[in-house]
Amino acid sequence: KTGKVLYYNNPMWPGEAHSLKVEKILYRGKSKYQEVLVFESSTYGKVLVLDGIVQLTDKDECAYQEMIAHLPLCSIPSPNTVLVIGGGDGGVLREISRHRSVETIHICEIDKLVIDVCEEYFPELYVGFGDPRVQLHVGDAVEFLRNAAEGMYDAIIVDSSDPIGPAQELVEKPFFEMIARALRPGGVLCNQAESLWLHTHLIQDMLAICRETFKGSVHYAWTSVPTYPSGVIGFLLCSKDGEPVNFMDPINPIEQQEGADNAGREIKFYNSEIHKAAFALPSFAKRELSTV
Ligand code: AAT
Repeated sequence: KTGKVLYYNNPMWPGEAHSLKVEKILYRGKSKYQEVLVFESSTYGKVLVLDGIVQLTDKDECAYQEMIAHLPLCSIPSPNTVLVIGGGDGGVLREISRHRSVETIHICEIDKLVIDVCEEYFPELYVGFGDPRVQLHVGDAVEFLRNAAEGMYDAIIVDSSDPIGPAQELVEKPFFEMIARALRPGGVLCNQAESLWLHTHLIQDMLAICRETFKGSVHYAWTSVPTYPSGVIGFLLCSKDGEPVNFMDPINPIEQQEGADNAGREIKFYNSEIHKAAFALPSFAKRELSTV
């Protein structure tokens, strides 16, 4: 209710609740896949919540969307064909639009309601869909990848929700095998990979699957997103056998791109220093992830 604090409890972070004060509920609905809620918060602007989990807020979406897009795209020379899984808000598309070398952007989002709601309430993210290079496919990512041509993509960005609900299959081995098949040799994957503080086992499982599946390099990077559980979120970066990729070194630096996205917005969070720093892990995490 307006004026109340919204608490998010979830089995992904048992015993913890995160809260934001609600100024106004703007939208509440239900699709075939999930509950969709948009509200105006008192401190983070508008907030998109799916099945009770914060997906983005106006204030800190930049950290997540810029990192998940530019970590992979700045790690390879001249990315041309890119696939986004999830990302129905358009924010990742908006970030990809900064890259002049990109000619084709496919996006596969399962839930049309997310797209429609973001068109109405998050114009600064939805603007990503306005890029003429974007081709939208509404459907399940597993089905989409099954039909994707082999070796088609230079980069695949998996901007998917937590693995409860429609994104369940997106952390399992067959999914990663389909991703690897759809990437060209030396192509790269950047996958939303949860929190170092909360999801050690999930990260270890994903890392183990990716090390088996991607014969190039596999690394974990992370960043700060205050409204995500524990305030951080990670990314798994993987490259397929072929031209070697050194993720730690952004050889296609963002500083050499045009400087604005397709809405004319300057980059807010990401830069080449943050890119390099994102791979530095706390000692406990180094130990936990080295046992995989
Ligand atoms: N950029 C916003 C951040 C997100 S949104 C995740 C999107 O993935 C949602 O729009 C959801 O509908 C979509 N999605 C979920 N499952 C599938 C699927 N099987 N195929 C295609 N799209 C899917 C992620 C925030 C992460 C939050 C971490 N706690």
